[in-house]
Amino acid sequence: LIDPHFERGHSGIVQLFEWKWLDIARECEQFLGPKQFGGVQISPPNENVIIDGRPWFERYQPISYKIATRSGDQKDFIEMTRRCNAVGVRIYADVVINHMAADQVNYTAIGTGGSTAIPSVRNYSAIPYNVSNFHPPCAVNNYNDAYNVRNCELVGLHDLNQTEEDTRAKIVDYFNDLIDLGIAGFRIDASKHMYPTDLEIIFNRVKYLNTTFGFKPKSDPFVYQEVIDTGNEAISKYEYIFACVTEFRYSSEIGRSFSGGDDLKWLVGFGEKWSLLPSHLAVVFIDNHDNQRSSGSGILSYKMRKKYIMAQSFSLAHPYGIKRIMSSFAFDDNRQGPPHDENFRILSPSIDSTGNCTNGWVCEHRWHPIASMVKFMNVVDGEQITSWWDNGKNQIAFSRGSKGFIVFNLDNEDIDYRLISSTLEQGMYCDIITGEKISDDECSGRIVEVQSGGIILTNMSKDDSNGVLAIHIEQRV
Ligand code: QV4
Ligand code: CA
Repeated sequence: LIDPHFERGHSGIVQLFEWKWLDIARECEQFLGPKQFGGVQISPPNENVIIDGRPWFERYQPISYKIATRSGDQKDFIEMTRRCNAVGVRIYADVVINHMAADQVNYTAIGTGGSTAIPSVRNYSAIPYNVSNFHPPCAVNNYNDAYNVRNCELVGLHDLNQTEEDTRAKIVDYFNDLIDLGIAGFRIDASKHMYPTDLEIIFNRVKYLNTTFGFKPKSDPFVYQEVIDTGNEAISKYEYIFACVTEFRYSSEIGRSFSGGDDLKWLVGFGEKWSLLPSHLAVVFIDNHDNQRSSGSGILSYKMRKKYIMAQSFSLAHPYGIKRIMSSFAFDDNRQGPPHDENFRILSPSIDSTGNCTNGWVCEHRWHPIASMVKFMNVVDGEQITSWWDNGKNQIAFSRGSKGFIVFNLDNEDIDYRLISSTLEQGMYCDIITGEKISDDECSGRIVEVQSGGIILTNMSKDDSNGVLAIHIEQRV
């Protein structure tokens, strides 16, 4: 349950929030495969309720487990898994099994696949679920009470009872369907709101991955559970470590550090010692689709470009955790759904001549520094942090063995032609943040020299547009 099944040389998960299946297939072939991304977290693939104005969050209100959403149907879905797996990119499905759709404005709720349901009487006939599959109504309103969090309704979403055998069986069927369709794993939505014992029983009943999509025989799906544990509630992330868990503390600590809440020099000991989960069990991220919408929380997002690039680069350069990279659509208000036409069909992203997305899609994963740092992560895989340097404040640098080196400047002063030690071999390297190698001895960005004995002469202005410089052994000039 804890193996993401990354293809050799690939790693990292990109959350292609609200993308259509066929656009993901194309992105795997044109970008994610060649750039050695490990996999994609897709939006919930099952039929959801249609809400007026089509807010993004309607996808967290299931009507049935049919593969029928604004992202596409089952035929498109298999095309995505087939084409992505073929280029070494895995697909992880976001699955919503804690609850079904809440009561809507109309008595009868209509789904994206044409099914109907009557939420107020717990009639979801397309599955079918009836009142016996649900907990009796009460509201989640006390995070100091585990029973309340798990047995009551999260914002009015009718709460399934996973201790009930029939409910378990239907969830297992849904998971098995997705496995037949070629996925490599699951993000389990709202896991904190379900009992770990029930989840473990469900995961143990799910079949192995489908070998026709290239998975090794007897591979369990990768499972990562959404558990928000800020450290002061009744439910702990450690209750869920029979599979992987989203590490929200990582997101808030990195957000705090790179937005100036604490000197970067403290990051020298970053990792499990910061009350984070064991590295191999933690899915880590700078932001996700929820916390990028909570302003004032200290979470960094695409809206703070330079700090975001610095934080995301730190994450990809640092050995702790299984990395997830957010890829957003631009939004001004929190309800706003993805870019769409006049009939509310989702628009495909277009790509401009610089390789970046346009027409409302942000595509952080295509930003040159971020895509380059995915490569860095893969090149330095297996190496520890060596030769940490800092200026006692917000200028830091470290190497990853003999494979890579990175330096950050978040201070209000330049790094002024400073000698920084490194464990890289002597030679000339192309900075992957400002450019890339364009021939054997040419780099489109700045060139950095590692002198004998691993000394790097570095300068970086406080006004540098990225605030980070990175080099690795596969980009020598
Ligand atoms: C409204 C009222 C309620 C009332 C209810 C009555 O606010 O007080 O009880 O009507 O019917 C939407 C609306 C919400 C509305 C609800 C039901 O925003 O106002 O309730 O629908 O109609 C996403 C959004 C939610 C959204 C939900 C379903 O964030 O706003 O609710 O989808 O559409 C906790 C959890 C954690 C969770 C996080 C957001 O521990 O698990 O909150 N994160 C995941 C997902 C998240 C998703 C859900 C869980 C639910 O990442 O995106 O919520 O599946 O921290
Ligand atoms: Ca529940």
